Amino acid sequence: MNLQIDSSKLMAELKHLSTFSDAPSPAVTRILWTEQDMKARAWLKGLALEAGLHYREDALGNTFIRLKGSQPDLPAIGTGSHTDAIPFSGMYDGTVGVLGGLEALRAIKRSGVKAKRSLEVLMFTAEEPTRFGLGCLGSRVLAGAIELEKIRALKDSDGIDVETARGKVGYTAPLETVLLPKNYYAAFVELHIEQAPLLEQEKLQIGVVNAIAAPASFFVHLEGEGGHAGARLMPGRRDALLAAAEIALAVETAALATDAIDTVGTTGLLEIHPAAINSIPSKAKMGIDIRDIDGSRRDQAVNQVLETIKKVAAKRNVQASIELINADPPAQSDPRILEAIRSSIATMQISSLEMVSRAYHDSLFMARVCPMAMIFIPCRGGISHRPDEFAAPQDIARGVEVLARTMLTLAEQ
Ligand code: HGY
Ligand code: MN
Ligand code: MN
Repeated sequence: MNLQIDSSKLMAELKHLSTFSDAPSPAVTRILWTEQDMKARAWLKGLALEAGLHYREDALGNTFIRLKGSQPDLPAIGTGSHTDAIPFSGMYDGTVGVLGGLEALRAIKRSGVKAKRSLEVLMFTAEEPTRFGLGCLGSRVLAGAIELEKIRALKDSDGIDVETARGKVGYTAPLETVLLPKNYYAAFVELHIEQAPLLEQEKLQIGVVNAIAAPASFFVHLEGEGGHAGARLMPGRRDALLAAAEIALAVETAALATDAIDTVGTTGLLEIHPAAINSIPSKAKMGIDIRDIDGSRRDQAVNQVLETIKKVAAKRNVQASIELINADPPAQSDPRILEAIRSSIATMQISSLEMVSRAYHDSLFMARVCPMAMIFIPCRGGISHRPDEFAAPQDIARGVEVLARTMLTLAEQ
């Protein structure tokens, strides 16, 4: 089968998508339902219609771009990823899976091959947790992995809730309509940059992802007592920031304590009040992220941190409250899809590595409703969530060809 990936068109589109940003290039910031996000969505719709593909959006803005098969009523083969971008990040995280998926469908259409099953690119709304604090917001609702009341209760830093925010940008249908019908997809395969350095270090071309790590995250709200930095003597201080500092170190200790390289812990968010150089912090809000490919080991690290929070709060006479954001199980890739990926790799005579994904992806939740697997391409130095994130055009094009071939194999099963 002669599949031609139009790499220069795809790279130009990735570059153009990166211009829809609230940060100066090369950084990309594209937060859920902001003006830049809505411009990017409108532009993507134009690409889909220009390619003669079927386009629709759901009540959260999850976007479906479909190439109909010869038996369109069969469960489709899905691919896709996200186009939202955390503050000051890069231009390849997520977008390679969306625009690469679109190019895979265009290449298949150009080749004249008519697949039995329809092929569909799904651009998920809000894979990143930036605006509402919860990652994979769109895929969780699509997969029925969260009660809708929890979605409705989410508020952004301006106190705007999801219903108000989505209504403002025209998504007014009931949230209940987002849930995917049973057997909507026969398989889902996501193309993504590796966001780690293994493929590059081993000089291998494609990652065959057999599992996605289990993410957990929570906020810690600390309240002590403020006061004058000069006049309030040290004995008896109830400094919320110092409590947070001890807890942040405990996150690192807990991750290292499992003795497994797969356990990771990060305090990525810290806000203090009143944040004045000559005032003792009376309040602190921490955002903690703990992951592992083994769910019970991840929970062991989380519980160790929670125990430490209690001890530090008692020692420093600071009030502490925990706000759980998520604690999701890991996901295993489907053997049949992995086989289809491996046969594409063999046909193309390229090198590959079987690996796990330590980053989470929307595929973590698609695994709840259909067989899933992922394809990784190398990214320079494993850098991601940074403006210097980079994936080479030939690696992207190769990943898109593996994806297209894999989708076609699955479409005939
Ligand atoms: O945090 C993650 O793993 C993903 O990049 N949102
Ligand atoms: Mn990301
Ligand atoms: Mn991503």
